[in-house]
Amino acid sequence: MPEKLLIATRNRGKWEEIRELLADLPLALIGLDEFPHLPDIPESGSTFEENALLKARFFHEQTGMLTVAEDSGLEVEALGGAPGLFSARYGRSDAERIARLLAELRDVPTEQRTARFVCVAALVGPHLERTFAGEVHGRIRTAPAGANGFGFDPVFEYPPLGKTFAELTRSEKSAVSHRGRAFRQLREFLVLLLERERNPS
Ligand code: ITT
Repeated sequence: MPEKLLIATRNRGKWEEIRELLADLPLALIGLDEFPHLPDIPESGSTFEENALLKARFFHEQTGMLTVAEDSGLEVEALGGAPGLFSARYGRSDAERIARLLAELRDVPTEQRTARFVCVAALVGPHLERTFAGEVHGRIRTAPAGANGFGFDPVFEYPPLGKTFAELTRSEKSAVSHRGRAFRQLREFLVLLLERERNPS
């Protein structure tokens, strides 16, 4: 039975959210800081799913552990889906990425500022490869608001609550976010997998 699960991300914000989403599993959650010598792999896929699988396979092969990795990003309709797969590379820091996004949307009126966050989580182990997808729809504000979360959270408004993701607590965000939706499915799958290993019939 796998007693450990490697959460293969170097993004602190993702790590905190994923750790909370998987907290009630009977598995020790291990971070990549326990493997500082491992390199990063280029995200060379052409979809979130391919990139998530590339990351999870790589770290599973390197460590032998049951591994989860995810690829995520922000798709803005008025920008033809950009920054999308390239969200992490859209600027050198969260502040730079947000400034660039707001500049590109400067002349775009409110009703055309629609966007979605997408997340694909990949679970890879011996004889196991599964992916789980989640998305959430919202709107890009004209100025940042809120201090929680990470990345584009301060400018991503979740219309049903009238707040940005950065104005929500971590658990409020996860209840509706792309990552929450993907990882709740992954968690259900893991619960069944662990039950089956405990009671093989
Ligand atoms: P790992 O590959 O190590 O997991 P990364 O930050 O490079 O970390 P991605 O390639 O998946 O991860 O890039 C995702 C980017 O999309 C992330 O850096 C943010 O800019 C943005 N993003 C994804 N989910 C987000 C969220 O919940 N809130 C705000 N921004 C998010």
